[in-house]
Amino acid sequence: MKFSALFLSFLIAMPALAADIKIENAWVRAPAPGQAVVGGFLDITSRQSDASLISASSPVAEVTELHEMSMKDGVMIMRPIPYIRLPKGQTVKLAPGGLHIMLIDLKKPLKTGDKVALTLKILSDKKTSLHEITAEVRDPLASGKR
Ligand SMILES: [Cu+2]
Repeated sequence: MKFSALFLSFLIAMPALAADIKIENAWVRAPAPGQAVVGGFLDITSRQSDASLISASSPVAEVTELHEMSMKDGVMIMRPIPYIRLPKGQTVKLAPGGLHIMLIDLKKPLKTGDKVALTLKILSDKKTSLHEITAEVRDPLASGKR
């Protein structure tokens, strides 16, 4: 009896461990006047298992996509990607010039210091989980950081 109760609690604890995701340093680039598309950046670590970031959403944007930037024929190009792999224990950096979250058709102007809610959907062990975070609007040129 005691044993089966322990076993059950172990089973219930598994999905929580599998979805152990750490998200740090989330920020959104301050848009230039009239700009309706901005990039979102963060560091994300799946601590207990391989996982994938499969989508993101935000109340400030009509559409939110996962994007990748790469060089093609000497030109930086950006394209939507279906997911971002999160290998177990590795911190994946979404940063300018690389992987990022694209906030498209902003519903209101964003300015430096604003807080933007982001919801990340993560797939791990065939289960999806939602992670609510807050990203700060920053102007990397103003702070001297590109
Ligand atoms: Cu993009």
